[in-house]
Amino acid sequence: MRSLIPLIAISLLFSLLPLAAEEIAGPNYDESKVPAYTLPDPLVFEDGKPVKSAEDWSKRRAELLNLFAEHVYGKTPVGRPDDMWFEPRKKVDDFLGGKATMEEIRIHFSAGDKGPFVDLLLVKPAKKKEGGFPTFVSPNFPGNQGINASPEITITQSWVRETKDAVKEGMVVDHHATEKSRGVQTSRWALEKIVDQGVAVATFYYGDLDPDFDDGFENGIHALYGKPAENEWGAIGAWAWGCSRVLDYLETDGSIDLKRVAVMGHSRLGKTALWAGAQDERFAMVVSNDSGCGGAALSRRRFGERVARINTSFPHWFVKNFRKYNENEAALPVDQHELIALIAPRLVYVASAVEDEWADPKGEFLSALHAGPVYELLGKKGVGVAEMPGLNTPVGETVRYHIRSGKHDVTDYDWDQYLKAILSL
Ligand code: GTR
Repeated sequence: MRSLIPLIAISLLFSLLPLAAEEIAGPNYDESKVPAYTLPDPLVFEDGKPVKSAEDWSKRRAELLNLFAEHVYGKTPVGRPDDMWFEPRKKVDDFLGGKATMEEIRIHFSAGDKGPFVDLLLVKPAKKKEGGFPTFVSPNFPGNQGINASPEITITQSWVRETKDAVKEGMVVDHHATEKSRGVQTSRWALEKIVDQGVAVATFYYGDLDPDFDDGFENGIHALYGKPAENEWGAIGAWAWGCSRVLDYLETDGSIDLKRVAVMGHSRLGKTALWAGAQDERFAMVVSNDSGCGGAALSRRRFGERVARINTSFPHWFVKNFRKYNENEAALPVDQHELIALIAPRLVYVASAVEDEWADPKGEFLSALHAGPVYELLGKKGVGVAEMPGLNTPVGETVRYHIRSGKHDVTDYDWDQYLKAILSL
């Protein structure tokens, strides 16, 4: 009898798992098993009429934005909250060995200081630049203190995720970041390289906007706007909205080149950057670093991470409607090449890593490729090649793409390309 107890316990545990999790097939990594699919045409209106001119496109653009809101990311409140205000909290003139300055600004979303806020970390080259600094707006994963080991950076007080390693290393205790988390992602933030090129970085902890767990949207920015209705923004919508609010601040700064502000993000924050850039045309450039499913990768390819998997692992990221397309991607009224097309005619950079099959590098390339006709309609070139380029061989001008060697990550190689791109604007 005693020996049966563990068995009973295990079968009980399995019976408690959500059905969906059991039903989802493992990821496909076999190109020959990618199903035949037809992509929706960004240059055809919902009613079947063709999009023939830039004027038509502006109407089609609005239609596509609504479709992405309704079926993928949820509807986002338009613009800034009336009571938003900025609180400068710290300035260090001698940062990165004197190469840079750093400022910390708290962006409050409501009057007073009790409401939700984002702590912006702004790193600028020390040397002034005529016309202002081109700037990357880029949310971060660990909290601002994680992007560089400088003791000057304030450690986030917000809820942070407890990854196994972070807990083991003492970097996160009880969902709060500790001193040990300083600089934990330094390698992903080529700060010196960036400021050496006269470019600034505006970063913030993404969890300030919405803590990254499925909590029923009771905290973060959703709390201010009220619990979202079923068709309203999820976490990606909230993080993307935050990128725009950071840009609102940059507009008041006086030393930023507002014609050259890029939004850049990695992985789930790459999905975020694309959605932010699609909606907010003030971003002159958008960078998707290894954004994968729900980002640059075509959903219909069903390669690597799929819609059913992402909606089950991260039910709070997308709008509820997106779940209708679990194992049914062909029914989606949009696919992700149209998200890239929404950035036209602005510069978009889609980047993949060859070992990052989970994010479907080929699907990321194909999105960039199939956004091409919209760029061409607006007088720009598409990615400029018909096939995926070789390793570490960037292609394109306005629509750029590379696949680099290595894994799911942000490396100096990636930053070198993004810097060339922003400086080409
Ligand atoms: C994974 C997720 C991906 C990607 C990644 C990340 O677990 O499946 O879609 O977003 O997380 O953001 O690091």
